[in-house]
Amino acid sequence: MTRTILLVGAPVDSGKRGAGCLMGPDAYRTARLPGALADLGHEVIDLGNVTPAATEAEPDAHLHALPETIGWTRALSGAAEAALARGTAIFLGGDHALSLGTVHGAAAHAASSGKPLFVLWLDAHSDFHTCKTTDSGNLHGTPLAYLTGRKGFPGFPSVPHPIPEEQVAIIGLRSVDGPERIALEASRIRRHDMRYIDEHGIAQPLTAFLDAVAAAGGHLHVSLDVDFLDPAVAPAVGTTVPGGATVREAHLAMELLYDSGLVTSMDLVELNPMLDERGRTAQLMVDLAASAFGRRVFDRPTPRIL
Ligand code: NNH
Ligand code: MN
Ligand code: MN
Ligand code: MN
Repeated sequence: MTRTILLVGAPVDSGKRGAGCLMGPDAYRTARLPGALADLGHEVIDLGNVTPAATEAEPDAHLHALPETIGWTRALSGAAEAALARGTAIFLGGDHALSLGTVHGAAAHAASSGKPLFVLWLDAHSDFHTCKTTDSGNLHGTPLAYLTGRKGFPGFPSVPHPIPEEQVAIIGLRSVDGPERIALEASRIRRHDMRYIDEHGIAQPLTAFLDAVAAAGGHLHVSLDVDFLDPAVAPAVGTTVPGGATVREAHLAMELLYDSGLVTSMDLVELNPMLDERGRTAQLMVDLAASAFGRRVFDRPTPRIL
């Protein structure tokens, strides 16, 4: 299935302290993401980079770069909604704070299409803090709480289309803070830590989630955090946590996503080219995105493993 794919650069670097993610969009372009997708037969349109909206929000002593992140949220929500009206959108990050905006916009697009939006979060972290519970004050640790409509985001755009918790799955978890754990356990969010992947493989929880998306006729947004991957294969990220997904687990996830035909938008987040080794992390992320949009060795119907 060939598609029109819109590439949207989101050089967000305000979601945490260590700088460098602003170079991510250009690293993906340099590693030939547009060409890799075009080689698969897709029409690829690079919309260039978004810039943050102006905001009157006041800085907050506890929250790092709050006004800037609010400005990005507003701008990226609009950019995402506009891109999704034209086709499939891939957001080139930028740190994970960009998902505050991209998923906000994807939710608006899904609502106007009369479809439920499902969100797959591939991450070592749950990113389920509110502005009140975050210890670090780093807003890249908050998008899933915001997008599911939790309270505690003063100054941010309102969330008219909160994602129902049962429409969210997190896979890859191995670093969850205390307040996040309590809130997650009280929620209906599907959550799979790395032990679960060790015991069951990655196909089982992912296929179960994809079956739910298909049964509901939903749109699917995938948010791929570099730290979902093991730092031995993906070193270019500020928040490495050992014990992450292997290259093959990640590719299988992408291949199953392609086979499902359900992905309508995707974030590539947290790549920090300052920390990379000869571009290998950027290249791996490009290869994973290519797998998610149809790169394969042989054509075959993939058996469903449940
Ligand atoms: N939970 C931590 C915090 O809120 C780390 C979040 N860092 C991430 N998330 N990289 O994906 O600061
Ligand atoms: Mn659509
Ligand atoms: Mn994250
Ligand atoms: Mn993470």
